[in-house]
Amino acid sequence: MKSYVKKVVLLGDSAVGKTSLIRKFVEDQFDDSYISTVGTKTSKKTVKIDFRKESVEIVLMIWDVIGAQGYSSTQAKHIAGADCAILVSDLTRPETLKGLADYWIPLLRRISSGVLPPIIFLSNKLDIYSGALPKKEGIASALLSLDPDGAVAKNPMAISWYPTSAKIGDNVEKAFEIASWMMLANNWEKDDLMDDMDGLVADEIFWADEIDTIVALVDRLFIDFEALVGQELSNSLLQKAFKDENVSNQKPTYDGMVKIIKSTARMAAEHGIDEEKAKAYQRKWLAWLETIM
Ligand SMILES: Nc1nc2c(ncn2[C@@H]2O[C@H](COP(=O)(O)OP(=O)(O)OP(=O)(O)O)[C@@H](O)[C@H]2O)c(=O)[nH]1
Ligand SMILES: [Mg+2]
Repeated sequence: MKSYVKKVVLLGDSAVGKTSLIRKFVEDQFDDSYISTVGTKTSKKTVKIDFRKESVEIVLMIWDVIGAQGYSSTQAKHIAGADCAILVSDLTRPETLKGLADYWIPLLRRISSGVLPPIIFLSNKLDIYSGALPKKEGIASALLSLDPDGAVAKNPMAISWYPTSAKIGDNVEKAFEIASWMMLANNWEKDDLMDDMDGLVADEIFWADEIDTIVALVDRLFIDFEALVGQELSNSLLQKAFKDENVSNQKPTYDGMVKIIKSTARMAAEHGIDEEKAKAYQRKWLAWLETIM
């Protein structure tokens, strides 16, 4: 059987349901409580689909990218190399659709070197919404109007839309199945050169953006801490630190960040990371924090 490994990123504003959709798909579980994702979490699930009369296996590497706007270095770094983007909005909050047009699609364009991967729009929280559903055409044209040359998806099949409920499960498997199918049907195989290019552009965003807000500082901290301890560990440690200190990634406070920064060297040391190196980073972050205040 043919087997492929593909990277899918979920993008969209805070609390639209990215983590819940992934959880429903990968573990068939749903939780009503909300714990905002700090950093980016990756999950893996293998699907089998029939493609051109052949059974094909696709290993989906699913990236749950931090949703709060402003963390563009972290987001760009984690979007780089995506084979498909699932853009999620919340049916009960129309401003989240605007978030896709104003923030997420431009960021995706910036990082994808002009050629966007196949895109799936999901309008989530169908179970608590009773209004009229948006039309795929309306949503897609909001995207296409940003892209009059049609550089997005030359093939209309590269854009798809579903209303979903991560709670009940409507269209959740379908969305990932379509994602798998679109990646094959569009023969979307980014070569290594394009992946490297994405990576370079992501670095450029990292260096170009000014550190003039706490969010911008935390964005840098995410990237630095990831370089220090690795992505998976960075994600779980920072997720815990934000929870323990009761800091929101949408509005990180000065006091909260001082506490989190002060605990980073200890956290790193507990996991066998060079404490001196961690302390050097710590000093740098604290110095930045002072310049912002
Ligand atoms: N009723 C209902 N609630 C949902 C659905 N999807 C998510 N939620 C709830 O909405 C809240 C936010 O969901 P998350 O999955 O954490 O959202 P997110 O997009 O990952 O948010 P960030 O990590 O902050 O970017 C949680 O309380 C979920 O239980 C859904 O389809 N229906
Ligand atoms: Mg999340």
